[in-house]
Amino acid sequence: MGIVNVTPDSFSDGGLWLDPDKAVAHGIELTRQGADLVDVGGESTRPGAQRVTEEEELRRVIPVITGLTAAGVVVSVDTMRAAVAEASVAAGAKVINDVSGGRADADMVKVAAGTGVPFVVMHWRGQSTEMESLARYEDVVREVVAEVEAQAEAVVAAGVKPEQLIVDPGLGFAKTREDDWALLARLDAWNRLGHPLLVAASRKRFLGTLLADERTGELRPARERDAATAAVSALAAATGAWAVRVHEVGATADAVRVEAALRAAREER
Ligand code: PMM
Repeated sequence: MGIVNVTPDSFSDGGLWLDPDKAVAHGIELTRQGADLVDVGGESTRPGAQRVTEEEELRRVIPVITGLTAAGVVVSVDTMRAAVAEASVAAGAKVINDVSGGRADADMVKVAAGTGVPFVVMHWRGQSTEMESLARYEDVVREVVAEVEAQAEAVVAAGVKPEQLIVDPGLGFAKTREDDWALLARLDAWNRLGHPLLVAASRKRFLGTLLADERTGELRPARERDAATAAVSALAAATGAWAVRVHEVGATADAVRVEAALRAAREER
């Protein structure tokens, strides 16, 4: 899954794809590099980010979804708003990626049920303005899986079909760096839920910290975290991820192919 953030303030590509034509061209380029799906978002969810209005979010994403769909690209929409999800599916989006898993907007689950498209339930404890204070866990893996499981059950009780659901640990959302590593170390813990697993580590802060300058302690800049992202992608694929959501697709597509070849060779023995 390649990422096109149509925002001025996303942490690693903010401002690059605000122009719809540039955003569409970038999404097409990501599929050329190997993306099967392009995730279009119009609202930054970086820690501390303020929300944009619904009108502004629609203005940003709809032309891009329309353009990518016309070019034959399979699009997912990254939104917490029911009205944006509904308009996006009408414009051609084939997946609803809601980082709140239906919790931010009470109407979202109805839209997911009504459209019938795959629906991402990510682990989420609150909006970006407050999420850093919500990173409190006794056993992060057990609690995050259990909270997503409970939300998945609530969503299904409200009419979404179980086969529509995709689950996601929500790396960096109400998580410390240690929490992110603990979750990545135990991706197998999601198997028992029986839903496809999406992992979105791309360029996130825990990688910036890992790769920090040893002398100054300065974090590795977001756009220089792609090799580490590709490594995480291959390792996530090896432990059962269905998809990885990344900004720079080329390196990750290669890394995932290496993992698939290794797995095939292992299975032949
Ligand atoms: N992370 C971001 C945005 N959307 N969607 C899903 N499903 N999972 C994530 O972890 C996730 C997401 C934040 O990253 P970005 O600002 O680089 O898009």
